[in-house]
Amino acid sequence: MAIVLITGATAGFGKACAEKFARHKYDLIITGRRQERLQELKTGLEQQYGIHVLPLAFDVRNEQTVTDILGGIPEQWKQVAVLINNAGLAAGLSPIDEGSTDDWNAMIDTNVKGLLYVSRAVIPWLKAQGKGHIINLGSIAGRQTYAKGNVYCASKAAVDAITLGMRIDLLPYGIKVTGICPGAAETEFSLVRFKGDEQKARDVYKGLTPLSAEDVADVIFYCASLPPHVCINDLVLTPLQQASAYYYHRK
Ligand code: NDP
Ligand code: 8X3
Repeated sequence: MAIVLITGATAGFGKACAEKFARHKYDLIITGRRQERLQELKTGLEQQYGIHVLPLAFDVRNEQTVTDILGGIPEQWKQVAVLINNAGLAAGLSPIDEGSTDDWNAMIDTNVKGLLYVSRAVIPWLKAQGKGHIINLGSIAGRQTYAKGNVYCASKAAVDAITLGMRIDLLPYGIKVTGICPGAAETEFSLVRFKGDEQKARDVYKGLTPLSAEDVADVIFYCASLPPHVCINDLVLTPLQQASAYYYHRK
């Protein structure tokens, strides 16, 4: 059976993707830093769907760990059909001269460098198979920079550039590359951005019916389910009430 490798499967889009692909009988490699959540997800999905799940707890920011852990998995688990580069975060929302450099490092190291480290480890497996699909989570924030979003928006613009670069470089190898750019989706994203401030996190979605993690997972699954000769290169999805990174119609 086909294998899907999902980074950041302990919450939000990644977890919803794990559930969606499991329901369709894919085997899964699930990653994230929270070991307990990975174990819980593995047990639940294996019991419910009779699939195999390999949980790998690591921080995508640590290049050596990424290389060692992914390089060390059993060969049969390297037959990956779909890599979903999803692990990421926004940390803080501050004018450019007031942002915390720790937050900047966390975003650049996770959203950009972490995605690169994982891809660097997995792409040789896909090339050896002569097929595969890489799905990168960009954001509407990478298309339009909003006030105080500076470094997060830059990290997602970088993901767009990397996605296109992958598409071009992997063209001769039969490997699909897709960039998915969601707008406002209610997950743990805003809670992480505002460091646990629940009120601030809730306010982001005030007057909106935001996307759910499941909405995004459905779109990702659709992209991964098309015939072999069809590749969605780039896809933007938003709630009905959001037209761009800065135009919302709140009720
Ligand atoms: P969540 O906060 O709900 O989930 C983020 C996931 O990323 C978690 O599983 C987390 O796992 C993992 N992660 C974060 N940092 C690391 C790290 N250093 N190493 C390994 N895993 C990590 O957010 P979403 O599901 O909303 O976001 C998923 C992706 O989608 C992100 O790239 C985000 O930027 C992007 N996005 C989100 C949007 C939104 O509005 N929610 C819209 C557009 C794009 P753990 O903490 O266990 O390590
Ligand atoms: C997450 C969407 O607009 O909150 O990437 O930055 S936004």
